[in-house]
Amino acid sequence: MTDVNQSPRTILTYGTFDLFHIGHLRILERARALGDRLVVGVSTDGFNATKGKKSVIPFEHRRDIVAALRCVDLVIPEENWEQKIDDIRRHGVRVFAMGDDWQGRFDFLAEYCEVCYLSRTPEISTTAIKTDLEPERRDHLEAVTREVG
Ligand code: C2G
Repeated sequence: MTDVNQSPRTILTYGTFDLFHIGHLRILERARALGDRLVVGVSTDGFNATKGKKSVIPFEHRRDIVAALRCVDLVIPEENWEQKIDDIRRHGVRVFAMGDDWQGRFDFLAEYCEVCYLSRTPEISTTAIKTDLEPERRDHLEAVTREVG
């Protein structure tokens, strides 16, 4: 919680958030619950190209969807791998949080803030959704949706 004479406890996370799904929402809500304010870096289309990822939904839409969430206070563009330290400093970040598919990959940030890996929501991913939208996989998507709840 924010102490009267302290700045808000700001949390930072990053992601592509393509075909926004419940796994994205849960990690953002859980990251927000670690503090008082959540800053989210949304990967630009150019940065995704360097990750070898091409999102279905363009950056501007992914950005606006994430920015509209009640648990998100600020969205910034994620344009490269190197910006995290500057972002931590610029936004007074106390905790860097990511899903645990990134376990260990950002431990170097512990010099600047707490680093926290949160467990992923099982059974759902953007890749799986794309696959499941293929006609022969439609019933699988419905089953997973029911299972994830
Ligand atoms: N996530 C999750 N559960 C899922 C799918 C994703 O908790 N079923 C989490 C990921 O662990 C990540 C966030 O949602 O913390 C965003 O996931 P992606 O959009 O796939 O982001 P990614 O491509 O991993 O980019 O610099 C870091 C990168 O920008 C992360």
